[in-house]
Parts: sequence; structure tokens; C-alpha cells
Amino acid sequence: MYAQQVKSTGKGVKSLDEMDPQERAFQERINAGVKIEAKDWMPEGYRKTLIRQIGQHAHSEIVGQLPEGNWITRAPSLERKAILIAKVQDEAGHGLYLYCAAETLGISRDEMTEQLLSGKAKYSSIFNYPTLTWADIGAIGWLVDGAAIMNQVPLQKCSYGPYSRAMIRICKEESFHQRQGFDIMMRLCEGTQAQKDMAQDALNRWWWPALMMFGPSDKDSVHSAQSFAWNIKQDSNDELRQKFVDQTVPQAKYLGLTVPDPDLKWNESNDNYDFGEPDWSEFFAVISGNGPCNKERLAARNKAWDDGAWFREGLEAYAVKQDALQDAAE
Ligand code: BYC
Repeated sequence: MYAQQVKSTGKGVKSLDEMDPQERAFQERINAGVKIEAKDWMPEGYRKTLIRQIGQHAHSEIVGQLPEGNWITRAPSLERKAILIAKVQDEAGHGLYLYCAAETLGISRDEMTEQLLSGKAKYSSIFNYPTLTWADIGAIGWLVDGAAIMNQVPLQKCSYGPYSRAMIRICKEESFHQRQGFDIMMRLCEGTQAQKDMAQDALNRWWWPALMMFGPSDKDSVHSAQSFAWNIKQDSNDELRQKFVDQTVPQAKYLGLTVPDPDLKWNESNDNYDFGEPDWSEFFAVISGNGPCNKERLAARNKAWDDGAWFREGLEAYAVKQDALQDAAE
């Protein structure tokens, strides 16, 4: 019975015996590792879950350009500026692949955009924090892209074909992003005391928000059980958070930085780091629209949409003209 393989609570997940024949056949395909494609029959819940998750993911990529874009004009060298522009451009591309993947499920990009601009759709909590210094750009690449890779590598194997294929390319690019962030941190940590202090300050501010990127603790994760059953998720929020901590703490040590967690301790009995609990009240405030920069981020996206109206109108007028020319030629 697949429900027994569900790692989370399993509550609310139907067993094969409780499903009608069509749903059961669908679940059996998933259990056999077959990819689901856009034209295949799928339960409404599966479609909705994917639209929610892929939409949120796409919005995160788009909103994620804002904190980094803030530093393009202030990057400390021409080379750093070129690298940062390329990274921010990659994020726009990731948003595009993901919106396209979500569109295969029957929602339009305009509808998703409307959900983002009205504040109805979520995007990653991490992008509601400000980028105060150049070291924040290093910390974002190292920690935020590092956390994103940890979460997205398993998504390459998720059951929905268009999402899993989009993730393959995105993961390759994220790994370049993570390395460029670590490289910024290395340069700062090899520099003057003021540069090291700037790197430590960035780690202090980004560490806990990075841990929150993996979502609430498993006991509070409402979607995990069903997403495991549908092979959308393969690791729980807490499992990925643990992997991230285990991978990142040695990197911080290499940099000579201190992770801002007094409870962080190597646990020899299970070969993992024990670590403190993120401030979940902060997390829930941020995802409810009350983080440090939520209003600013939504205002920036709304402004970009409004400022682009003339361009969308121009494209539409051009398409109408081309259609008329085509009709006249036939
Ligand atoms: N922020 O039941 P749960 C990037 C919401 S961008 C905001 O555990 P699920 C990058 C969750 O949506 C990285 N909301 O949910 C870009 C749900 O709310 P709703 C973006 C969060 O879906 C530019 C509620 O909390 N990556 O890489 O099973 C520059 C309950 O949670 C967050 C993705 O989007 C959060 N952190 O698991 C640099 C990856 N966490 O919808 C880098 C794809 C949870 O019921 N998404 N919520 O109102 C996922 O893998 C999963 O959706 C999550 C959450 C692990 C995030």
C-alpha cells in the first residue's frame, strides 16, 4: 500500500482501495515511476498542487531578481557586474521555463501574474529580506542558491514531466550561481577586517531565513503527505534542511565564519549537526505578507507590470496587423 511509504503524517491521503479505477490507475503509474505528461488524465488535486507549487516557484525566480538587481549598479568591479547581470538574467529565464511548465496544466501566464501582483500567490519567503551590503550578494549565491539546489535536485525526478525537465536545466544554472556566491564570500574573507566583518554580518542575517526556505517543520507541513504520495516531493522539509546544514557548516568553517546558532553542534551518534529551531513566528509573518520587504517587492512588480503596458499593447497591435496581412495574402 503506497500510503505506508508516505514519509509525512499520511493524513488525508487516500489508499489505493479507496480510489476509483481511473485514479487508481494514475496512482499506479506514479508508483511505477512513470512520468505524467500534460495531456494525461490527472486528478484535480494533482493539477492544483502542481499549479500552486510551480507558480510559487516561478514567482520566486521573478521576485528573486529584485534583491540582487539592487546591486548591479554597485558591484565592486566590471567583472562582478557582468557576472551578477548574467545571474539575474538566468533567474528571469528560470521564471519563464516554470511559467511555461505551469501553463501546460491549464492556467495562463496572465492569470499567474495576476495572482502574484494581487498578493494572492506566494513566493519564497527569502526574497522579503533586504540586501544591505555587497556581502549579501555573496550570501545569497552561497546560501540561497545553495538551499535552492538542495530542494530542486530531487524535483528533477518528480512525477510531472514538464516540471522535472525544467528543473534539470535550472539546477545546472543554480550550481554556477552558488559557486559565484561562495567566491564572493571567499574574496571578502581573505580581505581586510572590515571585509570579513561584512561577510560575517551577511551570514548572521541570511542564515535563519535560508533555513526557512525549506518550509515549515514537517509537523506543520500541510501538503507534504499528499505530495509524497504523488511523487512531487521526495524528501521532507526537515530532511532537506538537515542536509543543507550538514553541507553548509563546513563551508562556513572553511571561510572562517561563525554560523549564528548557539545550539549548533556535531552529533557523533548520527553523523549530523544538531541545530536550533528557526523562529517560526517570523516565517509565518513573512509568508503572510508581513516581512521586512513584502510590500516593497510587490510594489516593484506591480510598477514593472504597469510600466510594461505600452510594450504589451504594441506586441498585440503588431500581432493583429500581421494576422490582417496574412489574411489579405490568402
Ligand atoms: N516561502 O505544506 P508546506 C530560487 C508555504 S527560488 C513561502 O510544507 P509544500 C532562487 C507553502 O507554499 C526558490 N511560502 O508546502 C531564485 C504552503 O502555503 P500554501 C523557490 C512557503 O509546497 C532567485 C505553506 O507554506 N523554490 O531558487 O509541500 C535567486 C505550507 O507549507 C515556504 C521553490 O519554490 C517558503 N519558504 O512545501 C536565487 C521550490 N515554505 O500554498 C534563488 C518548489 C512553505 O498552502 N517548492 N511555504 O498557501 C517546494 O519545493 C515546496 O513548495 C516547498 C514547500 C518545500 C517550498
